[in-house]
This record gives sequence, C-alpha cells and structure tokens, in this order.
Amino acid sequence: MLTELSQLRELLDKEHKPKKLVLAASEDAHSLNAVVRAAEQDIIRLVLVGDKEKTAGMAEILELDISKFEFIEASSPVEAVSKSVKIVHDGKADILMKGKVGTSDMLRSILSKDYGLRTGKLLSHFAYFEVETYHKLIGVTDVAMNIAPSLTEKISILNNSVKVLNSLGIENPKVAVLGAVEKVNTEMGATLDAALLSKMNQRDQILNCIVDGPLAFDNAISVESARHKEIKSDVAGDTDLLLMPDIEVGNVLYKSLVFFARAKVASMIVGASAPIVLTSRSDSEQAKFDSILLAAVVAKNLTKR
Ligand code: COD
Repeated sequence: MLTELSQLRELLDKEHKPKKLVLAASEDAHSLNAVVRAAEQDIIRLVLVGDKEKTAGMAEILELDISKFEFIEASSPVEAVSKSVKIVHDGKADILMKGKVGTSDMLRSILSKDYGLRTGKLLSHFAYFEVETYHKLIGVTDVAMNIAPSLTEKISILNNSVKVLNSLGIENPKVAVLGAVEKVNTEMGATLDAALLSKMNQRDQILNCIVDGPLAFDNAISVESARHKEIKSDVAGDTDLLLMPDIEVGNVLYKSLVFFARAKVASMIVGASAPIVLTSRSDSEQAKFDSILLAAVVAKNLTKR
C-alpha cells in the first residue's frame, strides 16, 4: 500500500534508463529547481525550452548549474509550449512538463490536431494526494482539465485514473463517485451519474476497479461516517480514487487539501500519447518534484516508448 509520495521512487528500478522530460517555458523558479533536482537524482534526463536569458538568470540566483542540459530557445511562452509539444510528438522526449505558461495555453497546444499529443481518447487530470489524516495515498480526478464532464466523459476520466493506479501496483482501486449526498436524488445529476457508473462496474462495463456511488465526501473517506449513516459499501472509508462531479468541486477540493490540510500532491495529465506534468503555478517545488516522479513511473509502466 502506498502511504507516501516518496514511495513512488521505489517503483523506478535501480537500473532504469531515465526518461527524457521537456520543460516548456523554463523561466520558472519552482519548476527549474524541481527538474534539476530530478535530473540530478537520475529520475529523468532534461531538455529546457524557453527564454534563455531569463532561465539562466534564474538558475544563477537559485545556484543551479544548467549548462549540462540541452536548451532550446523560444521567444514566448506559447512558442515554448508548441516547440516542447512537438518534441514529444516526434518521439524525441517522453514526458512533457508545464513551466511558466497558462494552463489553457498548454492544454490547447497539447490538443493541437497538427502536432499535439492526442490519442483519440479523452485526456484528463489526475492528482495523487498524501494527506496526514488519511491512511493511504488518494487520487482525485478531474480537477483541472474537463470542465463539466458528461457521463461518457466520466467513464473515460475514471478509466484513465484507474490505469494509472493499476500501473502503480494497485490492482483493484476503490473508486468513490462523489455527490452531495449518498442517496440518488433525481434532481442532482451527479448522483444519477454516480449510480450509473456504479452499476456499469457491477456489470463489468468498467473494469479493474471497484466503483461505488453516489457517496458524499465524508463517507467516501471515513469509515465512522459511513457506519454512522449505515452505508453498506466496499469503498466507503477506504477510497483510492475520488471521482469529482465537475472541475469546480474538484479544484476547490484540491486547493483545500493543499492550503488547509497541508497535503502533499503529485499531478499529471493522462490519456495523452505521453505523460504530462501539469501542476499549477501556485504548487510548491516539492509538488512539482513529486509530479515528475509520478510521471516518470507512469512513463516507465504505461507508455510503449
Ligand atoms: N481530451 C481530448 N480532446 C479534447 C479534450 C479532452 N479533455 N478537450 C477538448 N478536446 C478536443 C475537442 O474534442 C476538440 O476537438 C478540440 O479539443 C477543441 O475542443 P474545445 O473547443 O472544447 O476546446 P477548447 O480549446 O475551447 O478548450 C479545451 C480546454 C482543455 C482548454 C478547456 O476544456 C479548458 O479550458 N479546461 C480547463 C482548463 C483550466 O482552466 N484549468 C484550470 C486548472 S487550475
């Protein structure tokens, strides 16, 4: 059972050949610190793409030696992103990472029909949390990419994250599909979707996981709360993955865990042709480092390259 994000390091073989990561718009202090640290620990090999003068100036202040890494100049963050995405698209690197550039700009480039990282499947965001008050790592999806997913999109979002969890050795992750309440309320769309996903799982239409829903947040993560409400569930209180109703709920939970609960987090975009590290600008250097680690493990276990 994974209880700390640092355990992800043990999932990389000692003899593994580090995958190549491209940092798009490298003029970002937290990202630069995190990628250099990961490269020095042989978790990745590194290519920097961005404003060379700004990146070098930043590296000097941070006392980082970036002279040994490949550098590709770009005149703007948007150009840095498109150059970086192309490098990964062309198979010249294995992992893409967002630096100092807006999330939407990054996502649009990833979705480009000409040079993007589409696979024909839905791309989604997966966040993996280490929360002091919970007994194991817990995934949360989708808090950053799909705004108001339909039932069909929720199936893809769920499957994307289950694949990641399976690749981390969690064979049958327990998935809680969240609503505001744990009973189906025909006026609350999220509870209807949750009940359908749960039934689809029972009928083997969604595999490699155990799905239950609707569950309210408290009974998804607390056995006492589930008992108190007399909920019979294989998932309640022992959830590995929380499926969010929409981006607003997801994003608020993400930020509440980080800011109120001081949780640690690693996150990435899944479903693309390569893992993508997409942390938010407010995420700490440690969150960026842990996200690189997560992407490196996923790149090793999931992608064919
Ligand atoms: N997976 C695969 N293809 C997709 C996805 C997806 N998740 N989303 C859109 N597409 C495809 C569509 O099928 C279409 O072919 C093309 O991309 C454009 O689709 P649009 O018009 O819906 O896409 P955009 O460019 O208007 O928006 C896509 C974004 C991902 C940018 C948009 O959904 C978005 O802004 N998401 C939220 C990002 C955000 O602000 N996050 C904040 C977190 S801190």
